[in-house]
Amino acid sequence: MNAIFPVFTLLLCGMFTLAGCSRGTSAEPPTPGNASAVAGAAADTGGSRKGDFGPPQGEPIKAVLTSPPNVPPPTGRSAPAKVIVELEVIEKELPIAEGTTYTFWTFGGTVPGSFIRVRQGDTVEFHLNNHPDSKMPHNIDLHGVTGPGGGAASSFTAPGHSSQFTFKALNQGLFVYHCATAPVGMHVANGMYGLILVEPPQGLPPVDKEFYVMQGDFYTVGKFREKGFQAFDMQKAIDENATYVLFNGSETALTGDNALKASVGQNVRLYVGNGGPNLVSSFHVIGEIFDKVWYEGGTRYQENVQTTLVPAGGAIIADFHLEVPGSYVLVDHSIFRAFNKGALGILKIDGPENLSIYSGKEVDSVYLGDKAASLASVSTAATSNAAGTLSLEEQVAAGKSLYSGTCSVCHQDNGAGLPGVFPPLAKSDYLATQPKEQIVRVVLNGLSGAVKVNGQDYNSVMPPMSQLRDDEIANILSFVQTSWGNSGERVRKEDVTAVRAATPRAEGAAH
Ligand code: HEC
Ligand SMILES: [Cu+2]
Repeated sequence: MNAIFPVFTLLLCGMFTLAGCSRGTSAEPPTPGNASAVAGAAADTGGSRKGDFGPPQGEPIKAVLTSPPNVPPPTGRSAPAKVIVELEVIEKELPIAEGTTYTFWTFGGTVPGSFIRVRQGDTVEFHLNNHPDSKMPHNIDLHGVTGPGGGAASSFTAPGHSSQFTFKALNQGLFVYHCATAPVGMHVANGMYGLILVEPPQGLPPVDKEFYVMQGDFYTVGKFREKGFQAFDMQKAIDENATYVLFNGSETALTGDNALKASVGQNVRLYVGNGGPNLVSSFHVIGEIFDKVWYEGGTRYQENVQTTLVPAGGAIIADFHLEVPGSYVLVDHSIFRAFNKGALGILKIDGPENLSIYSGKEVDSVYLGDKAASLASVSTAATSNAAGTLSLEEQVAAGKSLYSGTCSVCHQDNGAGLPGVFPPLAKSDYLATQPKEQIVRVVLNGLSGAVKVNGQDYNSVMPPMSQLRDDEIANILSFVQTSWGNSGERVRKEDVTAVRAATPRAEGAAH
């Protein structure tokens, strides 16, 4: 019996639907004596054919729309209604990173666009208004619509105009909506996407906190974190060479004061979408395990999940219970995106420690990098640098923030290093005696081989840090040279530029 059981299950799964087989729900694992669980038919929602609950009842309801990271309250209804959605397209310049702006095209003034929440069977009267100041026509394709173009064909809207169409939300689930005006990729890349939740008739299980998070990839002419206004780069977008990968349209949307907040003991739900236009997301929360994930935004959930895939133009719902206070980091686990392109957000949990579950003390900088410090000083320094008024104090303040995210993992926050492993920068005789050019070279190209610092021998490898911009290196070194008892020289951006130009590019180094 045991030998033929897997074959038996496989056959049934192939014969019927995939539901309840390969990616089970809370249903019992299939056993030969449990035929209904094997077929999974009992849990079948019936899809669109069973999603029409008849004509709308009662007075029409105006949908509550929310800006990210907020989610509208549950509809709380037990009958289908007519729901009116008013969504306005606004093209506007917003910060994409500290000190960097970009012209986003938005649904409702934010990236992602306003969150829409309805109930399965509702009749949705959709009004799309394109602000008179817009330069472009726009439309909307909602993945929760049954009908050609998902509404796009009926919603082409010129600047200063409005359009209207109506649909019945036949399928439950969490759906992406986006603009589908040509060039579609460009409209999506500029932030034209959001989420619409079609609640199942019985609603979703209640939780304490709900948040709205949506990933997107962005393509700018300038490099990552290059200051000032940045324009869209079509070729980078076609090449899928993202400059930024972000949650909620900005590097700082979910960090610092904007971190998501909850408390120990609470159940948290994340509605996570991915607008793309190009990249799929390996969504992960560092230090948490999702108790439930409604994968692909559909009806069934998987349990006890570490990382879940969010396709471009797709979404998931993740629930988890909070046991231990601290900072939890939301990332795309395609990890260079998190640490070098901005795909990082913070969920700050307050409440009492729970030492039986986790004993450790919180060390923010391990995963937060330069997000542990405020980057405001970095952007102030960049502004002054552009204006030609950069003072040593501004350089030192900016350098301190950058140091904590870049150098402190090895040389430590206090510059003391680790005996025998990482040489000290505090009171370093190497720093005191080597010419300025050599110090810059160490940061740009790294350092390896035997070196003596304060009488101690080191023979290790420091990786090149050439991904840092010239002004950033100047600020870090100005901070290092004037801190912890060092009395070295201030380093200016021009010093770094000169060394970089004179140095053959180190192998594997960024440029
Ligand atoms: C991954 C670890 C690591 C990081 C990150 C790192 N260093 Fe180093 N650094 C080293 C090691 C190891 C050496 C010694 C290399 C050797 O043995 O040849 C070193 C040597 C140095 C030296 C020369 C020796 C001394 O102590 O004065 C300087 C200056 C220096 N690092 C500055 C920096 C600065 C500034 C940053 C940040 C931009 C940085 N390092 C980031 C590991 C690191
Ligand atoms: Cu558009």
